[in-house]
Amino acid sequence: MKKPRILIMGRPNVGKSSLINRIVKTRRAITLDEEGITRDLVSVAAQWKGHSFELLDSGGVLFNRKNRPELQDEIEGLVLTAMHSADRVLFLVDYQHGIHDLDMGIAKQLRVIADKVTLVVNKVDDKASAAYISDFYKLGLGEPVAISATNGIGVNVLLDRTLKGLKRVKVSDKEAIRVALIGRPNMGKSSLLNALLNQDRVLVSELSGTTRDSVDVMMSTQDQDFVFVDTAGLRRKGKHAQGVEYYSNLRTQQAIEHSDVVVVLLDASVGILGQDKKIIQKALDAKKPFLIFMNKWDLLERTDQLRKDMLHMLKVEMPMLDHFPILVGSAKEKIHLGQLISTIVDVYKVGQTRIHTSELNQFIQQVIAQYPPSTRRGNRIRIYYGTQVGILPPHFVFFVNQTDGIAQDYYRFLERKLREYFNGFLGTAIEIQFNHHRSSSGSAKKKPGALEDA
Ligand SMILES: Nc1nc2c(ncn2[C@@H]2O[C@H](COP(=O)(O)OP(=O)(O)OP(=O)(O)O)[C@@H](O)[C@H]2O)c(=O)[nH]1
Ligand SMILES: [Mg+2]
Repeated sequence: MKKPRILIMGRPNVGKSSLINRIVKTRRAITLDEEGITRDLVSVAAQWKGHSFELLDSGGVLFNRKNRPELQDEIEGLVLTAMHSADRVLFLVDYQHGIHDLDMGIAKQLRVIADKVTLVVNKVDDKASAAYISDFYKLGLGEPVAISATNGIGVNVLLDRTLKGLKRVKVSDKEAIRVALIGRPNMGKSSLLNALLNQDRVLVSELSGTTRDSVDVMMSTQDQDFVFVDTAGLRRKGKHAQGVEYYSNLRTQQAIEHSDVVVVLLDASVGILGQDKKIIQKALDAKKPFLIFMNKWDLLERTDQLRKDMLHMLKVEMPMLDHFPILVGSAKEKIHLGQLISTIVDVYKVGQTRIHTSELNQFIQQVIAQYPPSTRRGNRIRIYYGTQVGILPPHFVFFVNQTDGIAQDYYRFLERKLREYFNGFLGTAIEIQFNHHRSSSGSAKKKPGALEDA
C-alpha cells in the first residue's frame, strides 16, 4: 500500500541526514565526503506511533545561477517533481548560520506549495534559544518549528504535526523485498527504476557513470513492499579504480550483499559481453535469488524467434543461466515490467523453499540410490539420508559413510537431479554438502539439524 511521503529539503549541511537518522533511529551507511556523490533522491522507510511513511532526502539542490555542477538541471528537475508529489515537505534551515542565500532560493520554490511545507529551524540545541527563531519568518513560509536533530529536541512534536491529517498506513509485519539493480554503466538501471515507479526519481543520462552511489527507493504494490537499490554501473577496471569509482564499486558490492534479490541488466541490442559475465558471476557467487532483465528490447524487432535465439545464446555463453529466469523488456517503453515484478517475488519465494526430510529421503531412494558417488578408488559411497538445513539459498546436507573423494561432478549431478525432482528451483542457487555419518554409534541415528525439528 502506498505510504505517505515526506520530502526533506534544505541546502547542504543543514542536518537533513541527521534528522533522518534521528527519525529512523539507524545510522545510514557512511557516505564519502566528496561533493556530488549523492545526486539522487534516497528514500527510507520510517514509522511513528505504529504508522509507516516514507522519508525522502532531497540532497543537492542549489537553485542558483553560478557554479553549477554537471547535471545540476536534471538533479533539480527530480527534486521539483518530488516536491509536487510529496504529501508533506520539511524545509530545514540552520539556526546557527541564520538565513543563507541558498535558503532564499529554495524558499521561493516552496512558496508555491506552502500549505504542505513546514519550516524547520535545526540546530537549536537548547530550549532558551527557541525564542529567537522569529527571524526565519522572513522566508515567507509561516511559523518556524525549532528542533535539534542531533539532540532529539522537538523532533516528536515535529512528527506529530507533520503526520496529522495524512492517510494512515499501518506498519506491516511483512518485510519489504530489497532488490539490487546491477549491470554495466548505461544498461538502463536508473531508467528501469524510474519506469517502475512511474516517476523520475533517479538521474538518467546517456553518459556512462551517471549513478555514483547506491540509492534506495521504496515502491509498493497492492500486496508487497519493495526497496529497489539503484547502483553505480560496474566498469571493467575495478582493481585500480580510485576515488569515486573505487567507492562506487564498493557500494555496488555492498548493495548485492545486502539485497534479497539481484536483478542483472543487460542490453538486448548488444548481447552479453565479458564484463556482463563477470557481473553475473558476482550475482551467482553471492548465492542470492537472481534474474536477468534484458533491457532496450524496444530497439529490436520484437519477435518470439529473436527472443528465443537470444536466450539460447545466453545459455550457451553461460550454461549456469539455465537455472535462472531471463526476461526481455524495456524501461523506455515499459515493456514486461509487470512480469519483472512478479518474477522478483517468485524467485524470492523459491529461495525460501523448504523440502521436508521425508521427501528428500524419497528422492534419495528413488533417484540417487542407483547412482551413488564413488571414492577415487572406485568404491561406492553410501548416502544414508539427507536433510535441508537452510534457506536463501536452500542448503542440503547428505550423510554418507565417507566424504573423501566425492568429485565436483557429483555435486553438479546431484544439483541437477534435485532441480529435476523438486520443481526446478528456478532463480536460486542450491548448496550441497556431504557430512560423515558414523553408522556404528547409537547417537548418529538421530537426524540432526532437520528444519522441521527446529
Ligand atoms: N531505447 C532504450 N533506451 C534506454 C532504455 N533504458 C535506458 N535507455 C537509455 O540508456 C541510457 C542510459 O540509461 P541510464 O538509466 O542512465 O543507465 P544506468 O544503467 O543507470 O547507467 P549508470 O548510472 O551510468 O550505470 C539513457 O540514455 C537512457 O535513455 C530502454 O529500455 N530503451
Ligand atoms: Mg544509473
